[in-house]
Amino acid sequence: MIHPAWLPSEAFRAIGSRRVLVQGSGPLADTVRHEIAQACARFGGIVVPDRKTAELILSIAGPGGEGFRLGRRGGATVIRADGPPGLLNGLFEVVRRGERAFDPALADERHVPALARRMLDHWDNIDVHPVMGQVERGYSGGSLFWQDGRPRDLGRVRDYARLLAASGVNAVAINNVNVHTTETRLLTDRLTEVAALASTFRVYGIRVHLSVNFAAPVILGDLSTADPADEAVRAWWKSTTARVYEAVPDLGGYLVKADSEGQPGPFTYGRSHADGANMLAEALEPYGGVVHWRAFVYNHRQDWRDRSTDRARAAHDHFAGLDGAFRDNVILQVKHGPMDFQTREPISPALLGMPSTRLAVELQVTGEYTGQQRHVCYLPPMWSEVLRAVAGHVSGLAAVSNAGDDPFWTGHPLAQANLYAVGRLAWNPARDPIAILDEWIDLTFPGAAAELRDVLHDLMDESWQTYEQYTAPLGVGFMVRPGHHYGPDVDGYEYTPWGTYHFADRDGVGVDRTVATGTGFTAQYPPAWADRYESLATCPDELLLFFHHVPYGHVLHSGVTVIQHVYDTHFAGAHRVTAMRDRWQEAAGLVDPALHARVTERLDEQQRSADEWRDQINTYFYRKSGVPDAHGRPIH
Ligand code: GCW
Repeated sequence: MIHPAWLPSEAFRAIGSRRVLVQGSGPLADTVRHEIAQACARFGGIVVPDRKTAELILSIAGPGGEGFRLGRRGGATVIRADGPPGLLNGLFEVVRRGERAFDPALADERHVPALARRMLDHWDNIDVHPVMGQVERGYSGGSLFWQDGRPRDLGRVRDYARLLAASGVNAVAINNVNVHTTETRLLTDRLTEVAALASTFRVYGIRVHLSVNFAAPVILGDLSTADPADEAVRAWWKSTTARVYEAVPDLGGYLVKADSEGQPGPFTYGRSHADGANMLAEALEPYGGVVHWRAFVYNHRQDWRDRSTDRARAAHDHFAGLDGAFRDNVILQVKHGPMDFQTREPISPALLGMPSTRLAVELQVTGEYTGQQRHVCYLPPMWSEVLRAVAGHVSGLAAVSNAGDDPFWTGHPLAQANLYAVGRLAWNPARDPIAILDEWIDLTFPGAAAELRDVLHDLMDESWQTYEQYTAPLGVGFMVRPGHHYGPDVDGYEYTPWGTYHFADRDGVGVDRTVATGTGFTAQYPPAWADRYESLATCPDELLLFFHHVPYGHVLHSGVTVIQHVYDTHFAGAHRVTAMRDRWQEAAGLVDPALHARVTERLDEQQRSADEWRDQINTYFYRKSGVPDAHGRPIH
């Protein structure tokens, strides 16, 4: 059985037991009608032909748009949508509110999304890749879209589209940004597969985007170059794109990872990333498509001995100088931190320093560095900090999906909350992430006993901070096992070409990124930020080792030394996992037994892993520094 996630049929009781009128035509209005008909069939409500006796009225009041008004008129709850997508969004707002949507005292409200494009990126391959598996960094089984090299049954895709629509997502990129040969052909002779997925997503107001290989004209054997200045290459992209739009008239556009981790790009031909992105943008422009061009461009073959190269600088170094050089339909997609989805990073300065470029911030729902959906790690508190910091700078959000063909969708059932919340936060970044968690609990566990709610809050509210406590300290990052990135390996990346170092020695630890004595990274920030990070006196504790190399005896703002902080947080973090594990046992009998068992099994692994992290990190720093734990706890 596939778990219904946040749309169990029970969530439709309030609507399905009423007299409902839907006004409007077109595919999205049909979807809304279908949802309501199903709910009414289940709960005894009725679809009515006019307003006279209606208790819920959904209508389209404008030509387009995703927003809607919600209010009460003449004894009915009324949704007046800006356009067809707004009708669907309005429906799900009523679902979320349940009976509260029918309160006679309901005040008028207007809802519009803060970010125009709220996209989930799938790192799905058609084939099973020998190292990465089918879904790169996927921890939820295989792809929802392909199986055994062929498209899957679209029923599950439809259910997924429905879940995403109910969370506020309006775009998906269907394939991995590392575009291998088979997947390159989605652009040409496998277009029907893209079209089928697009039709399925379309009825839920979601547009499909395609990851393309920059060297596609060469890989597909049509040309000997992919140089963006070459007329034949430009013509190839135009004619190929014309055929794409014949098959999928509303394709959202292309997503490109170029000159990054071995992917081809414009650098091969001595061209800039603006040249590369603009070529694709020109091909997409007649059809209203956009290029999401990723800013994740860095040297992954650096010499670890070379202290002048700082990977954190890469996005800003490569792109800030191109501000204003991109066509209007290019969206630069920038990872939220300057490194790579670590548990704690500052905001990428590229997001703050490109006022003349359309920007999307990229988040990772799949928890590559945050427990891989074996650990409870509710990420919205992190995302909320990110989105508040980049407000006014970005117009879109792209998040790497954590969904797969697992019966719980996300491997760890509680990781469904991350998938739900990313869309909700993109719609309204000002929302309290814990209130979003409550919303998810209400929908997913309708009628949840107050007891279950308390258990879930105890497990999830601070789970990101807990994860941070027992893993890499104070913003240092990358103390993970190379390759699969799960579990501790303090020096695993220290002498590699990946640019991910912590520089621990007998005296201290951390990366000096100051202007005064380090890599100068802090100067990439606007002045107020730069000053704050540059100075030890003002740099926040949680980012200290991201910006500074300090002695183990350095005293944090919290009053303890760095080394004692390492010990304290690691003991505390692993201890909190024990408490979480005990607490979850109190939920037995309150949730579906299969779900309870799955979470129990994951918590057992989380405990094992947290203990391992605690012991390896503590032991490593004890052996380096020779400083004992002030409280004499066991270190090896
Ligand atoms: O974090 C790294 C991952 C790669 C990924 C890359 C990226 C898709 O380890 O697996 O490749 O980021 O974002 O492109």
